[in-house]
Amino acid sequence: MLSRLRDIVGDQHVLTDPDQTAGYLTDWTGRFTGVASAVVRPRTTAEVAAVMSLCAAECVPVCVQGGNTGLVGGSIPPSGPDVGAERGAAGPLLLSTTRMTDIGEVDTIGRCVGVQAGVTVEAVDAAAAAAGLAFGVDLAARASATAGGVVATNAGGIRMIRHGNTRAQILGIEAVLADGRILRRWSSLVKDNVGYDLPGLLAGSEGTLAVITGVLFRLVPALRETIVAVAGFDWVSDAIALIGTATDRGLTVEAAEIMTEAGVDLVHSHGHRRPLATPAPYLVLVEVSGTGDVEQAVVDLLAAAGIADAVLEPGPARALWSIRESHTESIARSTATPVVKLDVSVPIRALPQAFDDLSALAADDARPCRPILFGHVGDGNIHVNLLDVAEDDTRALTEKVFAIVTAHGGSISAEHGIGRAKTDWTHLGRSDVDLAVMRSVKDTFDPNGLLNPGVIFG
Ligand code: FAD
Ligand code: 2HG
Ligand code: ZN
Repeated sequence: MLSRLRDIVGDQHVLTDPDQTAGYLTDWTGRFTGVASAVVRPRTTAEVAAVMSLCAAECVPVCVQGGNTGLVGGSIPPSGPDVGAERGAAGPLLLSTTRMTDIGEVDTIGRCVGVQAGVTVEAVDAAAAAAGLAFGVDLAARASATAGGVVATNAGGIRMIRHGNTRAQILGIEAVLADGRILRRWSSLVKDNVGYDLPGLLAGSEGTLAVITGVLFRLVPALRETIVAVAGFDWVSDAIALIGTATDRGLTVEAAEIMTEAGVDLVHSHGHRRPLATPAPYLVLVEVSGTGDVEQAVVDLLAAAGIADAVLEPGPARALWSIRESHTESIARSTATPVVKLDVSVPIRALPQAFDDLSALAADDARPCRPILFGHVGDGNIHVNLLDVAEDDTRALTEKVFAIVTAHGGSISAEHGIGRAKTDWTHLGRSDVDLAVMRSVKDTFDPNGLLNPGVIFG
């Protein structure tokens, strides 16, 4: 098997030495570690197809990895050594797209660009920027997260409120199926209703349906001049109202993020500035654009909302943004035990109560934890991070969070996916019929269950 893989991708791209494979087998958070018989790094779609044909013939499971920045363990093979053993295979292969980094020419009339799956979000955006356009997806992991990864997780990120999720940016897709065939829909047509939306179906499939090898992304207008403001609030409801008022006043909300005093204290302890002179329970970062004097419009907006303390800077305002974007890293460096990281959403109207209910977890003496809540307030998306949780309490606290979320009509996975982390709770978000249809989709694409076994379905 290994020698045939070497024939396909070249000797130096079939890794088996533990020193070389270790970085591929542990996730960004350090919570998931897996086992693979080899890490394979194809360069072209034809090589991916040859690898998949071989694996199909030999019944070898394949786990797909892009930038390995996923936060639910989906990019890491299972930890048991015997996955695939029942079919006579040595264990899963990890297929990494890190060498698939070609970027096509930007089509400035069709406003799109075709990229290989391993191109980073930052590189897609840089190519778009060079042509006077922008990529509609952005997130703090931009330097490592890949085109294939953001599609496979249907990533949200900080521009979701403005441009929609990753699924909304897909015009075409190329993917290799579990049996090695190549599925290609590649057209800049924005209207094309011939049957099912297979590219849309692969968005959010988390490596369980096919290996995405290329994506034709639509591009959006470049960000105009913006103002970034961080303001303090006593109540989440007032923060939500501010975003609504900004839109009502003709401003375009390019991003709307929420943090708490505890989160800002934490990132401050890791060297970031405190944005406001007066502490406030909630801090909202809004980035807005518009016509005329946008800065004055934001000053008026904040004054009308009775905001006593705020800071305004012209975009990109990297220092202000870094306070928000460094939450994940600061949390990873501050928790005494593996962080309980739960990405959830609730209807916007339920956000204030959900924040209260989730903050109250700190008061549970029976299961102590340190909650840090932040997220994409305009999307109803809260990132619940529980620090210093005793291992025995992890499951009970996870279930408490999910009980709060489902009581508010929310989702247990807003933008990160199910991965390996949440498979026990998928039923909280989908009916039996819905789950059965999802399983039959999986069986159609991957009848032998070789692609990312254990992800989404457990
Ligand atoms: P990986 O982590 O390698 O893989 C993620 C999943 O996609 C796995 O299931 C994998 O099997 C599958 N996959 C990857 N490539 C392919 C492919 N070519 N074909 C088929 N399946 C594939 N996420 C958000 O949604 N919004 C955010 O704002 C956000 N911010 C983040 C900030 C930080 C600091 C970090 C560390 C993560 C953040 N994430 C965020 C999570 C993560 O960046 C996203 O899930 C991203 O889409 C993962 O891309 P990746 O290339 O790293 O994929
Ligand atoms: C973000 O919005 C990411 O910064 C990461 O989705 C969230 O670390 C997290 O919980
Ligand atoms: Zn997020």
